[in-house]
Amino acid sequence: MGGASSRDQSAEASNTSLFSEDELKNLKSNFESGGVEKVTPLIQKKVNDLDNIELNIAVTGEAGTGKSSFINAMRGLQSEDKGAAKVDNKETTVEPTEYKHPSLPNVILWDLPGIGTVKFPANKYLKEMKFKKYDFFIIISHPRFTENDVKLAQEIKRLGKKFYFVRPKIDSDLDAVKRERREFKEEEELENIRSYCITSLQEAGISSPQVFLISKFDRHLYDFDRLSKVLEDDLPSLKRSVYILALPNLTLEIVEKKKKELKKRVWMLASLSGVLGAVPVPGVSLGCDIGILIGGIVHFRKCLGLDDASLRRLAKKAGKPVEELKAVVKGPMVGEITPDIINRLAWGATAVVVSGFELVLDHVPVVGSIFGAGSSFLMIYKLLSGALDDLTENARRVVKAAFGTDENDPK
Ligand SMILES: Nc1nc2c(ncn2[C@@H]2O[C@H](COP(=O)(O)OP(=O)(O)OP(=O)(O)O)[C@@H](O)[C@H]2O)c(=O)[nH]1
Ligand SMILES: [Mg+2]
Repeated sequence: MGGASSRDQSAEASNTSLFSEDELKNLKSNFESGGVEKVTPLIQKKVNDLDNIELNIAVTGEAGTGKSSFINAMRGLQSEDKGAAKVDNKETTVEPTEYKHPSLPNVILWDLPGIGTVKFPANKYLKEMKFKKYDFFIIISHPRFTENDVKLAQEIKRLGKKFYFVRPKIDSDLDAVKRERREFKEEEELENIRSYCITSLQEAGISSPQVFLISKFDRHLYDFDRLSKVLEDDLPSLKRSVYILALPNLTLEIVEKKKKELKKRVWMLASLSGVLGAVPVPGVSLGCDIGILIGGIVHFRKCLGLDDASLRRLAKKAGKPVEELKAVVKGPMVGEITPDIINRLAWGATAVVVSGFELVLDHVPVVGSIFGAGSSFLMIYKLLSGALDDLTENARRVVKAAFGTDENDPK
């Protein structure tokens, strides 16, 4: 594996977060002692593990600040949608409630009750909410920074965990100022609110607080996108992958990120097919490969928000009929995915021949030398890469049709 370290520095180095150097060594020695049979379950387990890593995000803050609304917005839902967190003008959330992302169950947003109510005075709250079990926190605060906000921030800091400070309801705050003052400059107003939050947190002993201004009604405005980016940057790599795939497709940039994450899975699924493909039973290999191919495409389609349920949710969010979004979804991967998919994929026939070179550059030396993976690996890699390109194009068209804008195009 002498070439492995130089490959690690390539643009595809992130693959090493799927199989570590040690894991590859382990796979190799298992293969040498027990052949394909011994190694297959190890790879399958790894693929399953990818989809089982949980990410627990606690949303906390005083009562009525907009915690449940924030969770709904993160999930691309409005308060009256099925499965949305309950939102009201009275004390609403009375126990920690978990909300799974609609298409990926690994990202769990915990809607906590408000701190500092009669039911939950601060000390009782901090004891009962079991902060240790969460990966990170979002403190929602509105309109003033309070003693309870300080207590939350300090407790999270004490546990050595991170939090982000979110100030919601920016829409109504700006509206009120507009009505009150003859002169109104939105940027100045936003800056005032932001620096008020930062100064308050600094006074509470938080050295470099991260503050985000948002409105649940205008997800594309203010700091909502920046918050998503910062969250994903701060997560360890595997958790980050889960988080990215769970975001609703609100901008073209999100679609691009998802594609990058899914590309790693193409490689992983192809390497799995290489192993299964080496099983010396006629007919078995093809069956396995089609299973991997179909499983991969269905998974990608869901992650990219192109399944029926995701399209319906996005249409509602954009205030457009779902047919308008469905009309821009084209190509062989619409509708039910069956074994016939190989025939429907126009690029299927040339797949095996073309791509030896590009593969050799990043992945094949490792996988190839271990398993002697041949045409099956190449075929699945090429077919899934093509499917991913095609699905990403569709997802981009859907975002454009939903929000009718190119302004978020990362180019
Ligand atoms: N204008 C505006 N109103 C918001 C926003 N976020 C929340 N609200 C309103 O604030 C009120 C309280 O929202 P919730 O999401 O129920 O707040 P909560 O923090 O979950 O409340 P509890 O569960 O009782 O602690 C509701 O009337 C929401 O519609 C926002 O971004 N803009
Ligand atoms: Mg609530």
